[in-house]
Amino acid sequence: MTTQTRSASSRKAPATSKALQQKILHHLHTTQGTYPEKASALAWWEATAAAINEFVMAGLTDTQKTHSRYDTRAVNYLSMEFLMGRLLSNNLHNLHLFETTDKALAALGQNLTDILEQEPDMALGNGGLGRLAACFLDSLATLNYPAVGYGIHYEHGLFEQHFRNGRQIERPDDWREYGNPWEVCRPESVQQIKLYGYVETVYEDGRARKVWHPGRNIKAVPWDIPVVGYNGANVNILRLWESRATDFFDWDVFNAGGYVDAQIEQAEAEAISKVLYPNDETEAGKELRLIQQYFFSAASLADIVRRYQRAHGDDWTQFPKLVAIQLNDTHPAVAIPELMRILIDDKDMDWNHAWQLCHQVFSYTNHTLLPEALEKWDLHLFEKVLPRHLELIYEINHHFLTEEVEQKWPGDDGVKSRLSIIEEGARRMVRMGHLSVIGSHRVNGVAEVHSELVKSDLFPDFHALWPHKLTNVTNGITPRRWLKACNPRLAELIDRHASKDWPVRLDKLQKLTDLADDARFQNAFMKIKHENKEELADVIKALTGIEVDPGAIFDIQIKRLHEYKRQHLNLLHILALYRRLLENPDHDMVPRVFIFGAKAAPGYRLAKDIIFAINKVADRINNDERVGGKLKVVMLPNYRVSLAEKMIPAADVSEQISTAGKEASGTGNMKLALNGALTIGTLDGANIEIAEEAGEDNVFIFGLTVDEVKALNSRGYNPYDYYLNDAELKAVVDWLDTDYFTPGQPGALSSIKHSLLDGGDPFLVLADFRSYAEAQLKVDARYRDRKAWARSAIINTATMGKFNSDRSIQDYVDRIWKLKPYPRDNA
Ligand code: NBX
Repeated sequence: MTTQTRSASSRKAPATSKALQQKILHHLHTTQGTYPEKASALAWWEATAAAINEFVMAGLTDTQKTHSRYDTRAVNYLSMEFLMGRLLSNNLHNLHLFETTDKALAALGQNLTDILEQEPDMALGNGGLGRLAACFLDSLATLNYPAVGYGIHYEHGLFEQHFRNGRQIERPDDWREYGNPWEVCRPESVQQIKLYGYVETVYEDGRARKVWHPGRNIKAVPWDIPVVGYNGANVNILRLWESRATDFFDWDVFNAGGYVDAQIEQAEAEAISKVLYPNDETEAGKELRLIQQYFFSAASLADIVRRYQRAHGDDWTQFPKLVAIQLNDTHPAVAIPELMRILIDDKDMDWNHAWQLCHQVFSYTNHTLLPEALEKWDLHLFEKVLPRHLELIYEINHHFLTEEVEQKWPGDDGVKSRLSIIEEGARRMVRMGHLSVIGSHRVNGVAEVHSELVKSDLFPDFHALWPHKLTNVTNGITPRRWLKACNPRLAELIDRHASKDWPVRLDKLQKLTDLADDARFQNAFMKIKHENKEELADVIKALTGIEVDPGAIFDIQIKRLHEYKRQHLNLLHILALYRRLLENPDHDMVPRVFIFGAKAAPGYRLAKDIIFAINKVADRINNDERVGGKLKVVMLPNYRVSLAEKMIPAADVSEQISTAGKEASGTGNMKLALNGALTIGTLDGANIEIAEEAGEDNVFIFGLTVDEVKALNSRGYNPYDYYLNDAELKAVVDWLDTDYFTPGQPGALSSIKHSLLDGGDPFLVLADFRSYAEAQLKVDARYRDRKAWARSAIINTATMGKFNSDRSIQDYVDRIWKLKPYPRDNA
């Protein structure tokens, strides 16, 4: 993939390949302590990164000086997750140094593609939410907006996935095992974080003051990752906090011989930033997760306040003018009472003033409607860990209920208990969503339909109370990573036929619609798709040993494994195709390769069973001569950003088949369509907006709509109605109950059948099966018409301009953050 031919971008390279060669050699010698004849590929990667870092750090310094000179308003993006992936290729593209580095390394006898493969993914996130945060950082830097990403410096990111006999097993991720060239530790900005203890009321000058006597102190150590904007734009930072014990270890205990005891405190403190939580909720880890949330929120706020006071001392009038804080889901919601605590307890501000500031700076993004994902904390746990914050939450709640709610709905206790931050019941709970809505001036969903459901179903009373607070910002993806870097051939074709500034003006892809019927352009476009499929076929062979034909349709479903995303609907359809082929070996279908990538949360039994089922079905079908090469199934292990970058450019079909109303937005749907895949999908999340942009002729929509799902559920959904009335559906569901796919292990796949029938099929898989299978027939028919397919694929690429994350960021800026761009001086 290094063959990036001449594009306008290369003219702006800030160094010649000769100069870069010298820098790489210099770092090989001085940073790596080795020499070309001996250096490992890893050492070459480190040396290349170090050479590129010279440009990155220069940009960072200029940007920081500019921000400080103009005392800029900035957004602080608080997120438990940043799924950054690899940085070298991205930084090379954004600095216009990709070609130059390719040449420099070639002259040194090295291959850039191989060297890029040395970099471990920075997998500090679970999925869409974390990757969105990473795309947003790219856009913020590119658009020259002052911004800081704040998160946790996890020692271990999302687990590595392996398959053993078809089952998922997890291994710890070790992205920093050999150090990481991009991060810079900033000891001068260490923060102290307090936990546990009790609150004392002291009376001073006739006033009651609250004093929190913490039971523990933890050190928060910041690591900065530079985020390089495209085109020599700003370099912002992602600041990730690492937890450490306040004193390295207890010397007195150590000297008295208690070696183990002395290190316990250290181990406990370090546990906070040790691992990223996979997105399931287990009882055992709850306290640690709450501490993680507070740890990074408090460290980030202390940092924000320190930066502000450095310029403004105790003059708080400028605070809401200079500070915006975005809460990426409710995970950092404890930042709201933490800011109140700082202002009231530490800075001696009165309640109303503090609340006014607080409320002006915060805004909150909701990413889910699924009830199990709406965060609530057991009140007693909260009180134990954060006693002062619980008091402040009570007070926030009291003001809210007695002032705002009482005024709107006088005497209505029902609405008060629905809106209260505290949920009453056998176990009282703190509702983090309510805290986030009350403490923010804007709340957004992430796609039109999702934001409407946030208003109508999730927070209807809040919407009635504050009709302007709830809004929509449709998600987006950075076209730099998700087209320019991952699909260089297509990028180059677009350079030639649309306009060269498409990486920052994605709407310019529209020009390609004029060429959608042009036979030469169609051929060029489909040739690139074919070459990308050949490359993916090689990856598949290398990772799984399975041989696939790049001439077949590559049908791809990549996303976390979850029942609502319905990988098992895809699987049932695969079984139906297999059955048709067994019944009639001449069954006429375009050969198809179904390709999956998905990690299941380690504690999510059914999700793991679905992975096992896909692997077992794949084994059987791929080794069955009778299908005559018409059907292959592949589940690639360890799906992650860097694997997505290889899969997405090679997709013909994009599977976006969630139950309508369940997928807040989706962003993989945007990446796949941008790279010329045709979506088969439900009217859910951003699929609706993708269909609007591409036109319904160029996507395959099927299944129940949000309203139909609601109507069916309220009528009473009975999966047997579908199972018993569709012979093919019944046959494939029953197939899962045999040992056909798991010889000698009957029942090994029965949990899926069970969930679909006796389990009530909560995500309406059976209800949507027939409509899905019919839509798949249309996919097959369209593919036979090569010109019609090429036309649709081109139109998909051409019409995805809306889904540039630059547009999402501009929406946040205009409607929520109100920032001004500051291109760096010296740029
Ligand atoms: O956020 C995802 C949604 O499911 C997608 O529809 C959406 O496109 C994306 C970006 O807005 N949500 C998501 O990825 N959630 C998590 O990863 C998550 C992590 C931790 C947790 C709960 C959810 N406790």
